[in-house]
Order: sequence, then C-alpha cells, then structure tokens
Amino acid sequence: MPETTLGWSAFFDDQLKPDEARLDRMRIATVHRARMTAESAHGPVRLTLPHLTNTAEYAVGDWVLAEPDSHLLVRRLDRKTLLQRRTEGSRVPQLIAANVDTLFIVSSCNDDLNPARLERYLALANEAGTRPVIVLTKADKVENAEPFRNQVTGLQRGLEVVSLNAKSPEAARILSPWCGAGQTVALVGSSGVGKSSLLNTLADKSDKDAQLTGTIRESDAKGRHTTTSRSLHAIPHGGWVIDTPGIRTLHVSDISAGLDLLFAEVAELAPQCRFRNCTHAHEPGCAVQAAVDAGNLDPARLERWRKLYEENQSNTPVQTGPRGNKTTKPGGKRR
Ligand SMILES: Nc1nc2c(ncn2[C@@H]2O[C@H](COP(=O)(O)OP(=O)(O)OP(=O)(O)O)[C@@H](O)[C@H]2O)c(=O)[nH]1
Ligand SMILES: [Mg+2]
Ligand SMILES: [Zn+2]
Repeated sequence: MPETTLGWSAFFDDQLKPDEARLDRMRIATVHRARMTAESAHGPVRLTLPHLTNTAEYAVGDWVLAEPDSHLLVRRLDRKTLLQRRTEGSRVPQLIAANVDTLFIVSSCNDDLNPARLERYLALANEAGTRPVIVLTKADKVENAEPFRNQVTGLQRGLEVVSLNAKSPEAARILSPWCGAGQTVALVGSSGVGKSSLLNTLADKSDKDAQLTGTIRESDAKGRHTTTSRSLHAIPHGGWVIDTPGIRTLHVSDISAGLDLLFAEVAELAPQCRFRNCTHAHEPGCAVQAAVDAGNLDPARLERWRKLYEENQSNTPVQTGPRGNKTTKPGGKRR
C-alpha cells in the first residue's frame, strides 16, 4: 500500500530529520489507556509504548514514527488539524481526531434534527481547520428529505449538505468527493444517527469486521451509545474514515475563530458597531441590531450566536494569542 493512501503528504515529509528516514511511518488507529494500535503500509500494528507514555496525548489519525521491527513508538509528528473538546470536570481537552480533512457532521431526517446542535459541531470543525459537511441519514425513512436539508443549508455560508441512507452502498458514492486517496474524514454526531452504519458502508466492512450498530429508542429517536471508542478504518480505493462515539452535549470552548466563520454575517457587521465590545443586545449604534430591525438578519440566529459566544467566553481559559477571547478591554470605545 503506497503511503500516500495513508494520508502521508509533504506536510509530514518536511518534518522528518535525516536519521528518521529508516523509521516506519504509521497512523494511530485506536487509543486505549495502556495500548495503541496503528495502520502502517504493511497493515495493522500494535505499538510498543515507551515507559510512562501518556496515551491521552495521542489522537486517532495521528502520524507517528516507530522502530521497524519492535514497533517501539519514537515520536508523533505535528498535526495538520486537531479536533478537540473540553469535557466537564477535565482540565485538559479530550482529543477527538487528528489530521482530518473533512468532518462529516451526521444527523438524521427525523425529529431529533436540531440546527442549534449542528452549529456547535460546525464551530468545532471551523476552529480545527477541517471542512464541514452535513450528512443527513435515514433519508430512506422519509418521503422527502428536502425539508430537512432546508433546515440546515443556511447554517453557514457555502455549507455542503447531503442526505442519504447510511446502510445503502449508494452512500459511499454520494460521499466519494471527500473520500479520495490520501483524504481523511471523521464522523461525529449524536448517538443513533448512523455514524457506524455509515462507516461500515464507506469501509465496505464484512459482517465479521463491522463496527457494532445499535437500535434507537422508539419514543424519542435517541441512540444508546453503541460505539465507545474512536477508530480509524481504510476506505477501499480511497482514504481513511474515523468513527467516534456519540456525544451527548457538545460544550464549546476555544472556538472564537470558528464562531466568526459560522456566524460570518454577525462577525462582518460587528466592526460597524459603535462599541468595540458590543454584545449586539441593547447598545446604541449597534449595526447587528440594525440589521435585525431591517429584516436582514434572523433574530433567532443572533440569539444562538449569543448563547454560543457566551458559553465560549466562560469555558475558555484566558488566552494571549491573536485568537484569544481576552484580548479586548471591557468598556473600550472605538473612536
Ligand atoms: N433506515 C435507516 N436506518 C439507519 C440509517 N442509519 C442508521 N440507521 C439505523 O440507526 C441505528 C443506529 O445506527 P448506528 O450506526 O449504530 O448509530 P451511531 O451514530 O453509530 O450511534 P452511536 O455509536 O451510539 O453513537 C441502527 O439501528 C441503524 O441500523 C439510515 O440511513 N437508514
Ligand atoms: Mg456508532
Ligand atoms: Zn453590536
């Protein structure tokens, strides 16, 4: 298997020191507390971990270098992209997946579809520098998927939305534009939306190798958290796909750049507000409120922006970088 199909590129090649050319390059496929597996040009490998390795610092999709025979882990290469989130009660972010090109944000054509929830995933994808695509599953269960697509196409400028039956081979054809050789995609979304079903279709799994899938509750279409860990799988004649466990609530933090991209219409108006730290709520001379009053901006969307903005502010520790939240002084007047 040529390494380009593993997703290797000049970005990683440039990181190799001359004496590292002899090492094997592989991608992390599963991460457990005391053990990690990888995919190499020669197939799956169980890595030998140096003493005191903290596996929580590794993400599925990471590129690592290992000794050829012993598979002793030598080092991790810098990431092109990293999807991560803070979970309640934990100070270090949880790593969802690394080196992902396209994030498939999965939801179903049923009552569980929730634009506000999808916006959280969009902000996460934007912040990580991955391309988001909304994938609406269970299109086979409705007469017309159009009304469901219409609920989400406007969530972000240029957003790509597809609807499909995750269990039909047709799904692999629909998603093929993002799944070519060298490309890595990841599946995220609530439990029961069909992430593992889609993975089995994309990776063309036999019954024996298939990811487990679970039924959903009749009453509210919620899933039962069948998948419990993240894993990387090959797409025949294509790239790589990462399955993840369903997330109950995606809390946001560290996503101010991601929010600006998601709510571009708000971000673009903000510089015209009189106050630099305008909250677009009650301030005089607010360009965003003016846009709402003129009927050019959906007030519900502004409300959702505010909720995410405030949540991000309160969950993000003080940062000093240009993308930090605490770089504007409160009460500052622009002119
Ligand atoms: N008819 C139909 N059923 C689907 C589709 N996608 C998923 N399902 C069914 O929905 C249920 C949940 O699918 P899973 O693939 O286990 O969902 P998941 O997102 O991996 O769920 P977790 O692992 O719990 O996060 C299963 O019974 C699937 O057969 C689809 O497009 N059409
Ligand atoms: Mg699953
Ligand atoms: Zn304003």
